Amino acid sequence: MPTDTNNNDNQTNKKLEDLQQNIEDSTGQVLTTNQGLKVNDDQNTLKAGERGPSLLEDFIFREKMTHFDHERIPERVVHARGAGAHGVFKLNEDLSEFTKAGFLTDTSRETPVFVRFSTVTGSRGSTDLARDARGFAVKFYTDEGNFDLVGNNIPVFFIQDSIKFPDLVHAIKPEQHNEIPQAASAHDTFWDYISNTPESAHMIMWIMSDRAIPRSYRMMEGFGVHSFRFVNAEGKSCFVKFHWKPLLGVHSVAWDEAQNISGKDPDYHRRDLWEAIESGNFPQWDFGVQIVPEEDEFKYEFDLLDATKLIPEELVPVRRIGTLTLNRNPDNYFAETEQVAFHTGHVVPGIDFSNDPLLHGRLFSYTDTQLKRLGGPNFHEIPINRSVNTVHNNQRDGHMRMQINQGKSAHGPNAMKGGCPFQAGMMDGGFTSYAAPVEGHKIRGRSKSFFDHFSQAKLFFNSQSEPEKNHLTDALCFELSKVETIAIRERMLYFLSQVDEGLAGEVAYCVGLHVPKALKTPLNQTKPADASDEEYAPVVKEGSLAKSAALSMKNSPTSDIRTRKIAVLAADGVNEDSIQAIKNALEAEGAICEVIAPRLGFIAGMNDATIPVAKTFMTAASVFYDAVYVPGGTNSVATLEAEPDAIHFLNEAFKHCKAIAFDDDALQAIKATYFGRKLPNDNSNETVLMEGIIMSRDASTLATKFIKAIGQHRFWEREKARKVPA
Ligand code: HDE
Repeated sequence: MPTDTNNNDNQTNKKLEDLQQNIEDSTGQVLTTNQGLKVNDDQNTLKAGERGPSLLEDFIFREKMTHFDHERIPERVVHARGAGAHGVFKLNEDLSEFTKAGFLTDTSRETPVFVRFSTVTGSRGSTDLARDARGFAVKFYTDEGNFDLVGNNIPVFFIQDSIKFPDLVHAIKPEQHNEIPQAASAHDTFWDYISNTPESAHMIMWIMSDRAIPRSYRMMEGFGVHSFRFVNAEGKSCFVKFHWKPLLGVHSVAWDEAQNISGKDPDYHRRDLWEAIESGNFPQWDFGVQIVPEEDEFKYEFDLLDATKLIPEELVPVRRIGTLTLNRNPDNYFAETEQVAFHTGHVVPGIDFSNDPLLHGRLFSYTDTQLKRLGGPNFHEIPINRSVNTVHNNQRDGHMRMQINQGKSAHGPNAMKGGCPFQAGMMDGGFTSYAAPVEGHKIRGRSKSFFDHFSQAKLFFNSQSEPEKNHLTDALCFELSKVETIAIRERMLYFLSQVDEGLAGEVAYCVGLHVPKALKTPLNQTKPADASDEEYAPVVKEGSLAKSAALSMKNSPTSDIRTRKIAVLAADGVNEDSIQAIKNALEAEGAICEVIAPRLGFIAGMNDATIPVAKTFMTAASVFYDAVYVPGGTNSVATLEAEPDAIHFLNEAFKHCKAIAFDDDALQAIKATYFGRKLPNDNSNETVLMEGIIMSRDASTLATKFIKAIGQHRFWEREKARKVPA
């Protein structure tokens, strides 16, 4: 283990500086062509006379336009839409018992990282709020080379074998004849594929849950999904699953809200991440590992190699061993977030692969996709992809080669350069593949231990709270209502009945069908042509757990309101003291208050204070805020009461189950809302009038209750009274 901490830090800083060497700063600089020629006129093409034709000779124009014409590179086939940030990983617990990876054994080390979050299905310009899995890809720039943990915010996947991936992606992407719908799974081809693919049952439960519509990238879990291997210095191996646990808890928006945000601010998640980092509210996650000793490989009722299964935390607890902090926004989206190239095969000594067949396909796909996307084999030389450990090998040439290899020879073994670069050998920290035992015949098939497709889907569904189950049911109703082919809906109903009959019944009611008792063709239409139906029939096992608490977002921490955004609705004549008191209390907890008024600039307080306005009712919407506050002040309250957009704002916040607080003399405005009409007339003794609806004359009581309510995130029980006209 390295002991010289200072030396280490200096080396890392130095290496990071090297990484940044391509940064351009044009401050005080003269405009030039790409050849460094100073340019006098960048606004007019060269012409034969003032009103004459442009001249082919104009090399300055041609260079500029040619570069522009080639600005676009192919977007990622999946995960095209993303946002990235730089940060640092700090290890808190030495894992040398399990792995020899330096960044996981030396607690004095801080490892620089770049993280890219993404949606999977949509194109680069699509909305952040699509119902979708989110990518959570982390590049660790370790001293032993780059380690990429290319994960998702969902711990399982749709399919078990990578050969199925192109079909899955074709099915979920817009349909081929008309390229509709964008960034949405609610269409025939997706559900046709799923209804024939029972192994997707578990993932379908996750993707229909609120996990697929996060409140923020900062409030999502992350998972490596596959079982990987750790290998320690003695060469002993164990299985490991990787986890990211957000310190702000796991939270989601409502589906109606997601659709609203998609129209009003498709950059919502990207903006949220950017603003949090700019304002110094650095997002943080704990890094966790679930470790399974080699000898426990066959201990569980699921196969560790099956990516449609998770290891319940009740069976193998997640050890939190380090913290990831994102503390710097990229300087340039394209150079960094677009050009970053992740690969599951970027590992370091001490981390190796299990035989998960989905992982193995990925080990091929990621380099292949970068060759197409980034145009050649030298993408590792792009600054964001460079290893902080210097690179020495005999690979040469290719498109856009940056490195200048000196000397005569590019071969090994050689004597001309004294054998350099020489093979490291284990003592020098070289990578050696773990000698995992292999046996059996060559076979195109799958292990029977992969055929239980429904028990973890059941486990997930049963572990959800009542509101979460309702949301999941509603999501399925929404998606299958958009499916036009009745036969697909019917197959899906049968599919769902294998997870939960109540769930299938509710969805059937919603789509106006009955749950079929049997199917004419088997559920698994993707079995090999020469295998019998029985051979590929899903195996139903009873899991050892009925519920797992970690699977419900309800069990996420609820006391932290840092970075939560609170809308303060106000107009001229507002009680400035009431704004100030709540602002002080909320900001002390790390929340952000924004005054929203009928016009920009300033509004006048009832005691003549001038209060800056952040947004107007035209540019703001309740869906951008976590909670709403209405201060008192007779004129302000009267204006809000008469302002349909203000009333809509409150109604919508109520509909999306958010905390709403108000001064008791703002009651008149609240009474103009849908929910206000239901409030008791005499509220004089109450502070909490309804779950999450708080009123008080006393600023300090109000603030305390409001803070607690915001921390709870949402009051989903309100949805029982569904008919809200917002
Ligand atoms: Fe990916 N995936 N994937 N994937 N994936 C890509 O690589 C692929 C899978 C994930 O922000 C592509 O650079 C195959 C699982 C993330 O740049 C491509 C299979 C998980 C990202 C590719 C999978 C992921 C990608 C497209 C099945 C969660 C975005 C562009 C065998 C553990 C990384 C690219 C970023 C991107 C292939 C399944 C996560 C085509 C073949 C499971 C987070 O190479």
